[in-house]
Amino acid sequence: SVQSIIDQLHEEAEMDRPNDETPDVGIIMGSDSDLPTMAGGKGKRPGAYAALADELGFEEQTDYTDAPDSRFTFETFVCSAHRTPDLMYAYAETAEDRGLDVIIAGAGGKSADLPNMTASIAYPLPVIGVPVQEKSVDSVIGMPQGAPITAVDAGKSFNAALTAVQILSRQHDELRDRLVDYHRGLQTDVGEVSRDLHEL
Ligand code: RP5
Repeated sequence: SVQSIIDQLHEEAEMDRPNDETPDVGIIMGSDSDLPTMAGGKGKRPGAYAALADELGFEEQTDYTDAPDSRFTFETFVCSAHRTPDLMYAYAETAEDRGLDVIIAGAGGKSADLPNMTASIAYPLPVIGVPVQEKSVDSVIGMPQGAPITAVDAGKSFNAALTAVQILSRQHDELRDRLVDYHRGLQTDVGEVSRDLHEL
């Protein structure tokens, strides 16, 4: 039930686990219909999962009883600002104490409140908002002065994940190196396309 998840979040916040055992990036979204955009797959462009798991060596953490194999991890929750406001509040309120360093929050529709509310409640933890659809862009970026959110364009959860790792990389040289390698790979890919076009 929603209440048991809320209770577990509060329990984890009390645990004081070492930083290398807690999730680093939290991915939340308003509905499971947002999953193809947030995770990618099923005919969609690669999303935040692909950036974290495939490109940057993060592991998805689903079980908090054991220490994860990978040093860098992310977790995923569906929690709606409108259908489960208590869960949204609990997630954002406990995020820092649960060891998260950055949250990626996606929502769609014209009332994409989840990213904004999460940013306010989890402050000063950075929140990167992903408008799931074009019509949610204004809703996500339109935060009042003093209540910041970082936002990407509609559907760009892949870039949201890169931004999250850029934030983490300020504390972890290993992540900085992985980001640099990833970017070098892009340059190689583009270079090869041009070479092929000109048959060089
Ligand atoms: C938003 O409404 C969700 O984030 C989703 O993008 C949209 C539609 O949700 P469903 O009706 O498909 O669950 O809150």
